[in-house]
Amino acid sequence: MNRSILTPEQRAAYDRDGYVMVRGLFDPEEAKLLQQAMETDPQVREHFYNRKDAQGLATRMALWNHPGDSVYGLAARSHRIVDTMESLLGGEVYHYHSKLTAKEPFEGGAWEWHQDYGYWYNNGCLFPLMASVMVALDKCTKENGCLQVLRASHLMGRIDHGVIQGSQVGAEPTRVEQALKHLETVYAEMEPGDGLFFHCNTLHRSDQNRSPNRRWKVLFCYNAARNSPYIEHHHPFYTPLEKVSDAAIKEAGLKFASGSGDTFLKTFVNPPELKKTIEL
Ligand SMILES: O=C(O)CCC(=O)C(=O)O
Repeated sequence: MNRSILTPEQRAAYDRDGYVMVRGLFDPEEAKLLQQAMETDPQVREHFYNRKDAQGLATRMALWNHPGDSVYGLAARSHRIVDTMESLLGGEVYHYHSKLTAKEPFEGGAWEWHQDYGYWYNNGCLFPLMASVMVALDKCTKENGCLQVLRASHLMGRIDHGVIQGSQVGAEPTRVEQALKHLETVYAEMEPGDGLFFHCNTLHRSDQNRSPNRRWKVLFCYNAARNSPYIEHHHPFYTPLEKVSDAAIKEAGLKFASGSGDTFLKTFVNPPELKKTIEL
């Protein structure tokens, strides 16, 4: 049975555009809990690391592989998200990882155009049967570096990725330049609690945050159970996901990660394939 929260129109939009915005995916109380957990959970704070852009401005990040019983672990396991992912990916899914991408006022870093599958392909995931949902914790606008998506770019298939001009990993610039001539760039402006579901081949980027307003988001990423990677790497093989009711988030309240719960990575290391520089 299809338990996706997407209406047929939203589903058609996802298939056509490679993304769909769900306003109020989490209500204000839930969004506040997620925001407070990211701000105050000692596990999150202990695992912060910086991802720098070409100018040296950073996105502060924390990344965890397995969702536990923290409020954000429960959100990643909630029916509303997992059932929707199962519908989008055509079968059972598992949690591939989650992350916080936090851009502070005035000094938040940019992201180059990339596809998530540009990375995940190198992790031994054979098929692009992967997707993410980005949840806004703050108001995200053009000014504070909201996500930009290239509409329908998922239909291009996977593009080669490598280091661009000595900085971040990104999609091959010549191909991106051509794609930008054909496809529309959409600024995904979001209110706290809004969720953007997007395909792993959708090209996306974001600008620096030079504004006085913070821009924090959390991303929950999923892989199809039938697409378990063939290479051991820093994200998990297929691990059964225990879904929880949508009510579990509020019932948990401001619950933090426990010892055997959400498992954090210390830092993020790109595989050798992604360390190659793409000459312009
Ligand atoms: O937070 C952002 O602006 C971009 C994050 C992103 O694209 C990613 O984590 O793959």
